[in-house]
Amino acid sequence: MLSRQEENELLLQLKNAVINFDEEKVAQLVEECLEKGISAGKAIFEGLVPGIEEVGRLYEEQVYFIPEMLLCADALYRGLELLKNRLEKKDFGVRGTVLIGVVEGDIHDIGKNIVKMMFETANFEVYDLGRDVSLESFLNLYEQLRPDIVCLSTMMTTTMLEMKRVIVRLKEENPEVKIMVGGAPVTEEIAARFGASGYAENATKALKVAIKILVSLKNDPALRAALSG
Ligand code: B12
Repeated sequence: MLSRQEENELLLQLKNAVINFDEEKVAQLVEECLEKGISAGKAIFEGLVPGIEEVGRLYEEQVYFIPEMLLCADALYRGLELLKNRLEKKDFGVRGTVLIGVVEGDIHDIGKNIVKMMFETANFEVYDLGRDVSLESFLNLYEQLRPDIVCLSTMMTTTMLEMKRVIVRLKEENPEVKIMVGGAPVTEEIAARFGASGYAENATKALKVAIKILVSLKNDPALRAALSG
């Protein structure tokens, strides 16, 4: 069992391995975290994610440029790949189907993939459309799959309006649709203004919001009647 200080030290090393785009080191440290009893969630949210956040700061300060950002993202993904099946599964008493994707024009998919992983820990069925997803794909797949919730992600201010376009069209054609949004530039206020049913600033909160929406859906008398009929 590690002391809190030893645990923090290991998580700091993991963060630094992402910043130094050292994929092998990330893999080795992730294994070490798991062997020493650090949970997969902690390794992700207190090691890998702070690492990529620092990379963002280095990019803003023009210490790093796109090639470095790409290498750092690869290093983070190496860690996520090793951790994705190690997140603790929990039964919240509700299951749901979710359609998730990053809106058109945006290729940042780390956040979306972490949200997806959190949903999978609750045994949700997740249909992942990937990144740079067109409005038509969201509309068509919603029509085909009829998920409980559609989740839209974007990391750039420049693609936030695309998010609004998807919400407006989805709601026009399917007034009952429940849509959750997230990504660094999105706020609670923006989400409400765009007409979304839910927003969360991180993946852990995203799961809580999704569960609330699912519970409200299952308690909807009209929906209950339709399901039993
Ligand atoms: C890594 C990175 C990249 C990588 C992406 C790799 C990948 N596969 O994702 C690469 C190198 C490809 C890249 C490219 C570019 N990038 Co970039 N990138 C970043 C960086 C450093 C980290 C993003 C990240 O992964 N964060 C970590 C994740 C975990 O956080 P997150 O996405 O916010 O997700 C969490 C929450 O937001 C929430 N969440 C996310 N989605 C959803 C969805 C729902 C429904 C819910 C409820 C919650 C939720 O939960 C997540 C987990 O807790 C950021 C800097 C920063 N400060 O964010 C810049 C940043 C986003 N990039 C930026 C830019 C400008 C670009 C480029 C345009 C650069 C260029 N000139 O080419 C291109 C984009 C090209 C395109 N068309 O998309 C800018 C965006 C500025 C803006 N306009 O808003 C940033 C902010 C950097 C900066 N400070 O200028 N980038």
